[in-house]
Amino acid sequence: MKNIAPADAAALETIETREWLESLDYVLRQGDKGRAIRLLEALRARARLAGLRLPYVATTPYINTIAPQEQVPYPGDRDIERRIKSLVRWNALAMVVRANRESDGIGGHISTYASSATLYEVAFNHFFRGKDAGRDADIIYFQGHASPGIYARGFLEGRISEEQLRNFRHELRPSGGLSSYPHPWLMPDYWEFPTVSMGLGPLMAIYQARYARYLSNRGLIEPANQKVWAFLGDGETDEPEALGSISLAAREKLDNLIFVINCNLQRLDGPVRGNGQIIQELEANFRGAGWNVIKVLWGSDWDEFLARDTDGLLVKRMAEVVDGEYQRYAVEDGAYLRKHFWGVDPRLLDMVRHLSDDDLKGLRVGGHDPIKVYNAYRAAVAHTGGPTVILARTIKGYGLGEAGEGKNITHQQKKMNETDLKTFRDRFGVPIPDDRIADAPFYRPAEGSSESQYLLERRHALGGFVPRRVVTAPALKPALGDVFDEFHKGTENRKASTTMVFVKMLAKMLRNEEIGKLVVPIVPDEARTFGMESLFRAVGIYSSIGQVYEPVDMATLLYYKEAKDGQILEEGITEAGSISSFIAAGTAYSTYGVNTIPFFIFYSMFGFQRVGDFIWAAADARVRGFLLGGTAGRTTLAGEGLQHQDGNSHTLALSVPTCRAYDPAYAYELAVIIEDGIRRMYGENEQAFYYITVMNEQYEMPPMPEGARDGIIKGLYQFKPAASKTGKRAQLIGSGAILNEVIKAQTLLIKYGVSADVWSATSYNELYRDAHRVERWNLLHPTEKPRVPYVTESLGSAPGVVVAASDYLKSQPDVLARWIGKPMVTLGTDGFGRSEDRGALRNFFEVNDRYVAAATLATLHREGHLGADVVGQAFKELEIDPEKVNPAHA
Ligand SMILES: Cc1ncc(C[n+]2csc(CCOP(=O)(O)OP(=O)(O)O)c2C)c(N)n1
Ligand SMILES: [Mg+2]
Repeated sequence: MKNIAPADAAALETIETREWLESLDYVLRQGDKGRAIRLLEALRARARLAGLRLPYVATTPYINTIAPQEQVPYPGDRDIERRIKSLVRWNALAMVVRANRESDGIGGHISTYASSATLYEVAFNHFFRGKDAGRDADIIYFQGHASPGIYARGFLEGRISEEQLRNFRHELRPSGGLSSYPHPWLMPDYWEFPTVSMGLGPLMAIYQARYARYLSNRGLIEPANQKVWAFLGDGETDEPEALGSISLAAREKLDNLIFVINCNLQRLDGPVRGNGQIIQELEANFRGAGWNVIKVLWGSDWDEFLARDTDGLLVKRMAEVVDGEYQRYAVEDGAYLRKHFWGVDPRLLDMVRHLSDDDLKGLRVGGHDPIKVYNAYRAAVAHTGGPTVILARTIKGYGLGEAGEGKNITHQQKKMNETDLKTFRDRFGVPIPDDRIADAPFYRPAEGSSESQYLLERRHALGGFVPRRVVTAPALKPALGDVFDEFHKGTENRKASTTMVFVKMLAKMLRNEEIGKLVVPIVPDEARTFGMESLFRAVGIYSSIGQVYEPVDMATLLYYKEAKDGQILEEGITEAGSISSFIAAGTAYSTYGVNTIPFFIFYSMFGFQRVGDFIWAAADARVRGFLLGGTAGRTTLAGEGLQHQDGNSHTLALSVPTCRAYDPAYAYELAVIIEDGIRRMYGENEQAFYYITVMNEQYEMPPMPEGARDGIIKGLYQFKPAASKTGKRAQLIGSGAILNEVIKAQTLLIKYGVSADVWSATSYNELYRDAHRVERWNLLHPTEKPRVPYVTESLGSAPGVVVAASDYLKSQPDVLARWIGKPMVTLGTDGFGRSEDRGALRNFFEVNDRYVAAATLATLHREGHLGADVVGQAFKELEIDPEKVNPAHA
């Protein structure tokens, strides 16, 4: 083409392009898609051989994945469904508008559901299966900000009352209200999965889909056609958690998983990718990860243009417009579209010459077209071999018109005036008369009306209402004595760590007839760290395809055994993924009706600190199970240093209302706590989960003192009373590995004439909660005999000063000071950790036996029980440097 003038070259290229496309069309008309694919592959190979470097494309053209000729007709009554959808739209909008009129600033979201109404309604009418479908019942993660629409549908279905709608975001009203977002904690018969901390929903959904496979591969549930649906926002995909594990879903071939991403191209402040295309970016990510990607970009109105687009001009135009511009099209009128979208090429303009500006404005995008959405869902549900993501293009605030359709302020729109309401009503044909519109009244079609009958019939056919949370798992009545009894005896001269003890308990639980199968050990690539490798062989590591290789350590006793019915969830290095498995396992009693008992063991610093928001969501989801913070304690974990040494997690755990946190020192304490936990959570249906720190420091485990059980659970018991009750008196409290330092201090103090009792504090958090519970009762019942907190009952009348030491923040024991009623000093590990050995660390953080003794003597002196000379002498002997650097700030 070298000698051809540029204009001719362009013309020739056009002809050539057309010829090639016609050839392809010809092959396609023969109806053989395989042939077309082979042809294109052959072309690509030839081009590659000729040295052509085709640019890498992870994306497909900016058009619908499902071609019109592949579609099936809509199975429902479009007319009735549109009317129903309009009413849902209206009520969703009205509940937010009214809530904000009543209480300015109460919030709520109109525009998210406005954009996703079709995505939900098609699913409600044709796909979502309810609990009556048994094992086929779907698991649905609703986009949190769309909840007004979900409630509004519940209202039409008759399962949510008008009063409840009025009480949206007023949960504390006497007649009860509706929570802002999906919170199973607040609406336990309705919501199943919390989603509104963005990014957590998609990750939890992936692990949920994987957990369903795990349960069925292990024979705990029947295989089924159940799907896990996760609805999320396009802006939400910027959260690392949202896309962080998509490759796992493909690797595990989770064809029971469907993501629906509502691509309204906007987030809260503005466009998600104003200068790019979020849909193409997501397509590349998901395709690259191995997902089946279905793009739903254009409504049916566009089919005819694409059919006439023989030169590929329209497809090219669609692909070059950036999201910021597409957003603009949603706001501007038809003339603007004609000029700016179609007007770039006369041939494009020609295509729409017969249409008015209003017609142009009326061309819908794919996510608002039920037929496109239906066909996408249908394909997703039928897809096998991997997960599917539907990228549905929608318009944020669809139908709000001037009040905020497609505008940057749309997300914040919560109020509408009479004119706005009228416009919305007219657009969707909602039967509310002019004289009532200003009040934004709710509207429910009469019982027996065609709309009401239709939607009830559809839900009936699909297994009942969704969402609905039910608990079908029967309470366990485990008799676990034989599992735990041996740990009450102590180790008799043998040293062990609480981590080793835990692993031994876990192994015994796994062998237990009643609960063995239900135990789910979860590790994020730390099994060897915690000495759990013996379990690999014993119960196997779960792998959906078994083990297709011979492991390198096959010849050894503890080889790395992967199996299809393996019990351990070895998650690899992902605490976020592991906690998602924990949540799936810990809520299986409601999701699947199976009481699985998860034990998720992790490096304690990478628990609450790293995935704290997931733990919060776990509590909201009413999770049960055990979190084990392994190799915990700022000074007990030697060597690892600043990032690993945890002195924080118990304080963080205190903030989670249903989390019971324990810092046990001895085997019997651990045994009592776990046995009691299983009984309470699974036998008595208490809504709680446990966080237990375990250590790797080895020492002899003593036998359980008589009568200690109750105190272990409540958080405090006397472990070792002073040998003599004479002389100066003190109460020393220790917990976790630091208890041993405290016991040594008890001996050190004898020399200075101090008789100290030693207490083990297994849970400062539980003591704190008990004290506040009692204090509150006293406050509310001023004329009745005051009750006494457990900690006061235990220590209030014990003689002498109190010194409490733990491997965690000083704030742990500090919070109890005012209930103890006597001078108290606390020692703890505030500050950054160091790479060192235990001895040096405990000296640095001032939590060893010498500091416990020094703190006791100093307090006795301040209280006037001990002379300055004795303290001075003791400080010398104990080698206490008063000018030592403060570890809290060093
Ligand atoms: C972790 C987290 N960060 C921030 C927010 C606040 N927030 C709520 S909605 C929203 C924008 C959502 O945009 P998108 O995901 O695109 O959803 P859309 O409403 O557009 O469907 C933000 C930032 C949140 N809920 N969670
Ligand atoms: Mg968005």
